[in-house]
This record gives sequence, C-alpha cells and structure tokens, in this order.
Amino acid sequence: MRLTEKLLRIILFKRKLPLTLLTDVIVFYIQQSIFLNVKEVLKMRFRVCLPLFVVFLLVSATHGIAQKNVYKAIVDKDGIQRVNMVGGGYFFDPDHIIVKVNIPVELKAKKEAGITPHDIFINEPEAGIVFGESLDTDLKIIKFTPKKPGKYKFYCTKKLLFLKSHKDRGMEGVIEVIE
Ligand SMILES: [Cu+2]
Repeated sequence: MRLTEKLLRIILFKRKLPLTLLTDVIVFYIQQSIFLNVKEVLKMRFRVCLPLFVVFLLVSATHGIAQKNVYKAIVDKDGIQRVNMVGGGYFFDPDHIIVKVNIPVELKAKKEAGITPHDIFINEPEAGIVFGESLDTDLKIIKFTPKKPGKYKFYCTKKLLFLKSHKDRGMEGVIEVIE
C-alpha cells in the first residue's frame, strides 16, 4: 500500500505546471497530517486543482499569453541597452524583452546550474536579429542591433532523443522591438 502510494505520488508529481505543483504540495500536507488513502487524495487533488485551473485559464485568457516575464530595456549612458537573462529547464527569464529599434543591444545570458545543456536561438535577418549561442553558467554577451519594430521569437533548440524539445516545453520567448 505504501509503495503504491509512493509510485502514484511520483506519477502525479512529475507534472511541470506550477499550479499542479501547488496543489500537490497542499494535498501532500493534508495527506501527511491526516493519513488519507490514495482514493481520497486523488479526489481531494481534483477538487483543489479544478478551481485553480479555472482561475489559471481565466488569467491566461485575459493576459493573452500565459505568464510572460516582461523586461523593458533601458538605454545606458553609453547608448547601449543591456538585458540580463537566465535560461534553464524550461524557461527564459525574462521571456519577453522590449528593446528600442536602431539602438545596440547587449544580451547578457547565462544558464542555470545543472547538467542539462541549453542554448538561445533566433533567426530574424530582416530585423537584424540573428544569433545562436549555447548557454553557459558564465555570462555570455550577445550583441545585436534591432532594425525593425515587431515581435520576434527566440527559443532553445535542445531536444533529448524521443522527449519533447525544450521549445515545446516552454523554453521560448519574444524580443519586442519598439520605435
Ligand atoms: Cu534548453
């Protein structure tokens, strides 16, 4: 019984959605305190999860795209707009960068600690934004000058065997070029 419960928990806990994780934590504590059986835990999980999921959907819908971490670059005294970024499993932070057109950008990117390799890739020649760099735990400075206003997608190209690509797991973002 204990083992089945453990296995079930591993299966349930594997999901990556933060909300699911939150409900897992809540349910875990409830379970620890009053020793519910698996069936009741599943029921409870569903009961907690459903309203949270509805809220999540509503929030996502009103915000257009789910949970973007926006950073608007400021032009430094030397005329360069600098952006710090961290990439990891499976995100870029920030994942929505706003920069001004025709002003050089220095994107200072690094990778979170861990063995999983990550990179950052974008190919928008018309906008003057073309680069592909593997990320390291040391800062890497990527320089470009955006030439055309618009929204351009960047992402991580990594993919392990038959697993979903990092991009498909949410490791992508947008460079928004404004006037
Ligand atoms: Cu990656």
